[in-house]
Amino acid sequence: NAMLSWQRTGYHFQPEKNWMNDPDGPLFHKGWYHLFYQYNPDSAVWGNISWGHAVSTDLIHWLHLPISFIPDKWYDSNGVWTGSATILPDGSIVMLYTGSTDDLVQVQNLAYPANLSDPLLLDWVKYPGNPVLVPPPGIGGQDFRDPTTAWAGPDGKKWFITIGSKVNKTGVSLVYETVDFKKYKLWDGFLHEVPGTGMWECVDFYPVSTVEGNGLDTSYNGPGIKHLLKASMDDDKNDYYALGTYDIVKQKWTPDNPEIDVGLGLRYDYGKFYASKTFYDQNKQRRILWGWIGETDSEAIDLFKGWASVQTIPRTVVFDKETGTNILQWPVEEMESLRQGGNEFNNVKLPPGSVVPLDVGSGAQLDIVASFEVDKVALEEATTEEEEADNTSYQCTTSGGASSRGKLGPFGLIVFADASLSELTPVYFYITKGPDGKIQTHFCSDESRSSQAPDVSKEIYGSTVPVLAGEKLSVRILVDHSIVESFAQGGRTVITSRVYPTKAIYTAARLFLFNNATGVTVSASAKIWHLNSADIRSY
Ligand code: DQQ
Repeated sequence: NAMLSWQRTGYHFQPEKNWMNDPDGPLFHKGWYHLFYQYNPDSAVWGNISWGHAVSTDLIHWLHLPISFIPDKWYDSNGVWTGSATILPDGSIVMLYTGSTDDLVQVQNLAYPANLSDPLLLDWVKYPGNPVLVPPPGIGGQDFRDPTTAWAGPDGKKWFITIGSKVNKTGVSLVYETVDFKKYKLWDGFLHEVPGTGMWECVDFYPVSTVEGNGLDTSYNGPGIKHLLKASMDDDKNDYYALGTYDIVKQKWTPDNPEIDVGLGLRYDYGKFYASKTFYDQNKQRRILWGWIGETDSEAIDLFKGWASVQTIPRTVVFDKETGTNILQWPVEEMESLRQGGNEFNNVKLPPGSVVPLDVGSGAQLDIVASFEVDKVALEEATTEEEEADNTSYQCTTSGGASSRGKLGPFGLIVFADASLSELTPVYFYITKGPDGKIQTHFCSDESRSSQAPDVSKEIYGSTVPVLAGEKLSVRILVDHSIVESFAQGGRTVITSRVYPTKAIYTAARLFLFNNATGVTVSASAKIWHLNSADIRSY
């Protein structure tokens, strides 16, 4: 039990010790995936921010490398903050990052690999002319950070980046144009702005194809695409995105639906997930998303453990052609190389009020793929009978979690349960039916009984998930000691839970199916694999 070591993950990326936050500058170079991250080399709390560095050939097994950037210049002495990589057509790499200066002013700095022929990119050079950008008039000195990956204009010579900020309470993103990444021109106005959303951190901006299944290079522009704009909202610490149209002539982006604009509607993840960043993987023509899973225990416990934070399993991101309104996130296929064995359960009947154990042995490291079919007649009948469940009142976050029963939900899986169910984390669907007979499906993760530890936050997370006619309800869940990443309907709605079981650990962690609906029998099928630990080694 030393240092709560059972909370360390088996296959999620985390440093050996100390504090980590945002993913930085992910890229693929000469056969290696590179991940940099906000890192405190000295302690398990935020501070002395440097860039940690690790490489992998498959995004799952990692080799920790020496720190890439430390705060050793006047223009970053208070921290080498978040930044992004751009790979130029000649193969060279440009890194732009925010420095917090001697005077705590946020400026943008340029760096590049000392030796591009080194596949590990061990040595980096900070450009002697730094900083390359300082806060422009009208922008607060502490509201100017996290430059994006650059994208090329139609002439291939001009490049653009966007940087998040705020003006009063309006979240904004500035656009800069550059040819050499040393001198920049600021465009008038903003790429986009949304009143009331506050400071935009870690803005991300990229094209998604509405016709093809592959990912697109950040510079790709043309027919059949939409642009996704994401901002990490400093005010509520969640990552919001929206899909829309980018006008490269005017340098403006317009949301498809102003009601679900950035910060008002969709989130990448409805759980513990922040400061995410994508990159285009030219190796496999896909766009990959990394997100930071912070701790939800106390700082004192983090110091005691000696480490804090984990990164999500990298996820591919594509436009959802079926709904046309959202993206799909899915764990990279390389994940599946960790699968071992495999247990199958077919058409398990779950009458109202049932809890059915799935005997898979240890439930500490699992990959679960499950689907649920709700009895059609009962679903039909609920149209007229249902009164307490209506579309406006049910919300995962406020409706009492998995123990609160309705006619058509909740039902799903229980992970990290001990045998007596004194600790448990249910991941579930809950169907509601409005007075108009319209069905809405909610997807939730309930941490309220996840741990007997006192000083950890236990949230009930979730949102709605689009379900199209004829579709079964489906879920994929990655379980890893203290992390639960859950993907509903092929990744339309995603929830990451950071939980701290004290009893449901190692081989004592069990798995169950449950149906707590009062008015419907559910039939469940599941395929479950144990996952090997990923080798994560030091250099
Ligand atoms: N983390 C960095 C900032 C960024 C914030 C500092 C988001 O650059 O805005 O560690 O978590």
